[in-house]
Amino acid sequence: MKVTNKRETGFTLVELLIGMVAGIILLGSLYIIFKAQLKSYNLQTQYISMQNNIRIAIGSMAKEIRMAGYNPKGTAFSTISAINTANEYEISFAYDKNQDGTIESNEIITYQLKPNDDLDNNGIADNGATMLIRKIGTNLQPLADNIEAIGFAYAFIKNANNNQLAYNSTGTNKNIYWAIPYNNYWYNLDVNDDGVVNKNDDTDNDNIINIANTGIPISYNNIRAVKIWILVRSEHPDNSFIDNNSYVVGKYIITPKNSNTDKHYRHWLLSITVKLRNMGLN
Ligand SMILES: [Ca+2]
Ligand SMILES: [Ca+2]
Ligand SMILES: [Ca+2]
Ligand SMILES: [Ca+2]
Repeated sequence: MKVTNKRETGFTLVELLIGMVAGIILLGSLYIIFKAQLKSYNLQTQYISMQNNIRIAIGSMAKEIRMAGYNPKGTAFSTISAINTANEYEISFAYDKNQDGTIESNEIITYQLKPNDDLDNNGIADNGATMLIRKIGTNLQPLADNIEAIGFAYAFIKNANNNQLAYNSTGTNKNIYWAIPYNNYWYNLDVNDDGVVNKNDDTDNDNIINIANTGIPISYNNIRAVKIWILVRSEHPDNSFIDNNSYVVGKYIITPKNSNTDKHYRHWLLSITVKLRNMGLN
């Protein structure tokens, strides 16, 4: 008698179900992996575009600020100052770009945030983020997008007879002053004199550094270096992400997680120091 076994020729319902479930789990895992990779790819793209965007802008800005006071003929600054504004949110300076011995109106340059988006002049975009601007007269040239904040600070010599940078003599290491102008004097940002401007210089934790009077009167002609902070954020928020970092931009400490509208953006802080080699040569 021949016995046939159905099990050898097909699947039972249970086997079929197990197979389907296994298939669904496999597809599900593949989808999760794919989704994670897509997300990380998108994040990388966001970071790269954010970084490229700002690197190019800050590079060209630094290059031009470095030219402040450039005076190849030795006559360009008889009636105008090389630096005419230098504060925590903008710098305005001149250089004889075309080397003709005079300063034309297009040789006076200002860097700041788009003025209409920083009406309180603190270098922090009033509504989230705005553009970094290169300004000539009333002409505003956008340099970079998605800028949340910009800050400037200055190193300087004490007076025209002394070409040494002014330093904070109360500390053991005597670090140079990084200061901003206030009430006719330079006010130091590195209050604890440890050589860095950071959260520790905000002694009362109100997110503003407690600037300290150096007692040195402001003279823009005595500026020899500029420190620039730029806080960039991603173009779009990511609701699955919260930025828990704090960023020191000049005298302000910005903590995105304290803002419901800003906490889901990714941020990138850039800081550079520009030596003004053309200042003090005349
Ligand atoms: Ca010129
Ligand atoms: Ca502002
Ligand atoms: Ca410090
Ligand atoms: Ca404070």
